Amino acid sequence: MRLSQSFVPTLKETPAEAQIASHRLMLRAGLIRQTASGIYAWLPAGLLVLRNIERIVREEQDAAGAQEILMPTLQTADLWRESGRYDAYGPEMLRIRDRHERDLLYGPTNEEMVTDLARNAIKSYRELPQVLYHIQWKFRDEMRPRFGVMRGREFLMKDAYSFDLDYEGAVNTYRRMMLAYMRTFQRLGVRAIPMLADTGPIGGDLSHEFIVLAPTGESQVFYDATLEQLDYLQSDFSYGTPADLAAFHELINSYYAATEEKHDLARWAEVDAAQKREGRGIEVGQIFYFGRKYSDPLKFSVAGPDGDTIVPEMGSYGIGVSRLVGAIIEASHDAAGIIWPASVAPYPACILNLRVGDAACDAICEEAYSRFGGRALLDDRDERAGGKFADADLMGHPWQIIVGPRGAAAGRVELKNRATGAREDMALRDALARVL
Ligand code: P5A
Repeated sequence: MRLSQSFVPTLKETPAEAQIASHRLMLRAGLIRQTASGIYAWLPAGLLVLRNIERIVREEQDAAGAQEILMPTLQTADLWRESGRYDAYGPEMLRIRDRHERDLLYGPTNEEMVTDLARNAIKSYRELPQVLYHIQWKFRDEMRPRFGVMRGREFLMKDAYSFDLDYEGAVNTYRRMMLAYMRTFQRLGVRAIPMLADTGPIGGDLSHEFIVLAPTGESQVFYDATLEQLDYLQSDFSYGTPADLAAFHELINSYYAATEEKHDLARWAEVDAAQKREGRGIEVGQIFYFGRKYSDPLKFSVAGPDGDTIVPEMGSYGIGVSRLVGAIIEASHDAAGIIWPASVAPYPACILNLRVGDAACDAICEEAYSRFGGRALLDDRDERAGGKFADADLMGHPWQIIVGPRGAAAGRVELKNRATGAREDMALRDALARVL
């Protein structure tokens, strides 16, 4: 993308309405704009980040055996009356009436709808287990939308739903999803810690939240620091075998981690003092096992092997895709701006042309730009160098390829690593080899 032609409206001033770093930086770096309270438009650079997160989430869901579908945002109230949640959900639910006076709602979550899909299609125990997921916009009329996309009213969620024949199967699926989540967050470049959690309006009696530590987080959490060190991508745990998943779950469970609501002072007292960590965190995901809470009232059952009927055991698994954009920034920024992990960065590098119009600078920048196949950002604006440096730091590109007239004549550029701040003078081809 050529910055001179792009829609990346960066701001020099700090927007007054933003209270936390990630919200300020998302506005200043031109990622989002608010269109109504808690509702945001995603601009080109922000959308690239959102899509990168979606892609990683999707790849890990698929690897764990979940199948992608796409359910609508609008749902009929009748399904929610069947489960009993239409009244229970309260004012957070956005209720809508169509021209035929039928009650609809903008989905805050999809347990009812997916159970309805399953009950109409799945008739035999042979067709289970199943895990279905989608990545879709949700609406919750939050009392206090705040912190930008962190607590929005409209937000993007990955939500998966599982159907198993018995408790053992359901727990195995729950563990598989948990492993998929740990791999997902590690690939996204954030350290999310699984913590025992309350279930709230989704229900059930087993739940974990996935928490990214940040002083501005909304939850108070307590955990054993060992959980910060586990590597889930290198681990040998496989999705296929229940024994592997049980070992993985045991490993996680052997270290203390709980949100405030589930904090257990007696168990906390047993944690080695040097390992105790306490602080605030952002909930980037939550998973639930709730048995037959929805399959029972919605009358979803399948024929069993001996002519009996089986009511499937269910769970649901959410990731806050749009919230993650804020959470990643909250965990990875400095005074100058965002520091994107390479896996989610909108552009892998920014090429800074410090003297637009200089033949050598223009030529080397165009050469570099074409090597990225248009995926890099080329700062070809007719602006002074200081402004370009500031914007590149603000936008947080993992690499900056800095092209000035002196070096350009000799085919040399300066390569800057945003995370470390290290700058190195080198031939363009060496810089490209490092970045690509
Ligand atoms: C699990 C999937 C559920 O809704 N039903 C389907 C279950 N869980 S949840 O914890 O309520 O939400 C899942 C994740 O969505 C994010 N989230 C939000 N993000 C931005 N703004 C909001 N207002 C908001 N509410 C929830 C969180 O990351 C949460 O973990």
